[in-house]
Amino acid sequence: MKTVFSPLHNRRSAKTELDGGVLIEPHEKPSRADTILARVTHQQLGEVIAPTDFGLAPILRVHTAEYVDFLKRCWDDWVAAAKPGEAIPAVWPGRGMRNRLPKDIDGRLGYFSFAAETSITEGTWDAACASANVALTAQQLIASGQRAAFALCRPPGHHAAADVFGGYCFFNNAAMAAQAFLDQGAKRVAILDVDFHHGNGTQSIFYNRDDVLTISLHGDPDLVFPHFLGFADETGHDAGEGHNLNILYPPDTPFSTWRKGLETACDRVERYAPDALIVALGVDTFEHDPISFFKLTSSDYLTLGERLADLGKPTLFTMEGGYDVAAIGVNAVNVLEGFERRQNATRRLSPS
Ligand code: B3N
Ligand code: MG
Ligand code: ZN
Repeated sequence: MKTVFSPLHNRRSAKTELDGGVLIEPHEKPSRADTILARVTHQQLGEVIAPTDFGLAPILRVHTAEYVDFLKRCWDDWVAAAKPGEAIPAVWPGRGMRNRLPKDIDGRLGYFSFAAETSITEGTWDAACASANVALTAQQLIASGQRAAFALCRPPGHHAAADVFGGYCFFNNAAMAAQAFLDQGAKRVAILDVDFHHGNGTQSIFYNRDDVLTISLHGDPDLVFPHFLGFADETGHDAGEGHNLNILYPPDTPFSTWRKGLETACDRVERYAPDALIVALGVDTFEHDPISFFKLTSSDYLTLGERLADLGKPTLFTMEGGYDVAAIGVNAVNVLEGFERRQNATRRLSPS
């Protein structure tokens, strides 16, 4: 399996994350991607290639023009306003207020965000564009006949909605790749989000549509981020009714429980019969992840990869969360190795 990677992810190197009332070093940091890349190379997963630059057109298929323009200018506007720290939203259009776009950068930050942990910094735009290109290049590999590809995206994407950032995400890499498949002639695409957190951005982008099935397995939002979306009664709307599935789990969920939801998700994907499958691959389900509460072990990720391969679909993996940096390489690449192992075994069994 080929991996698409851009060193431009390093342009996003925030110094601050608002956590527990204090500014900490961000959990979402450059060493995450570098560690995964080192493991990809060490395990000889396959060729590592650089992304193609697709420009803004595929981004604008999913995100609004005013949001893209905001992200592009945000850091310069922040510096021009002589703010001393990194750009952190602190005011939102709450209930009873007007949902209009202000001129001032503090107002714009709140208008285009849903949470305050994610600071915008110099280089965030460059890294977010590079991450989008990584996903779109991996999508192209699959469109041109590869069975699977790994988009080593950083920053991640699944919390980003059409015009909202948050949860360390700016552009929704999986959603842009899904839209690219459709624009190139696919009839149906499934996005299966196995990250610990609900993929609220992905859900919201496709909520009214029947050409993308969105499924997320995640910690109960009553207890964890993103708190305000991701419940079981969210099944889609209008044409999208029946095309969104949320599977929630409580604290301390082990793989033996988690995999039952995975089976439900896989059944749904099979019934949908998509032309392509996108796996929003977060490994913050790991037992030692510092911000999550599931109990998956490193070997469980091999089993996950095998199960995904059994779906038999052209499969694009987009990297999402995972914050135990010491284990992130092994865990992410275990999914890909499990997938390859099963795929190769199936190939040997089937008549030539
Ligand atoms: O949820 C948190 C959070 C939870 C626990 C923490 N501990 C125990 C130190 C710290 C932080 N923060 C809110 C931002 C979470 C963003 C999640 C991004 C992600 O992985 N999405 O898939
Ligand atoms: Mg999820
Ligand atoms: Zn996550």
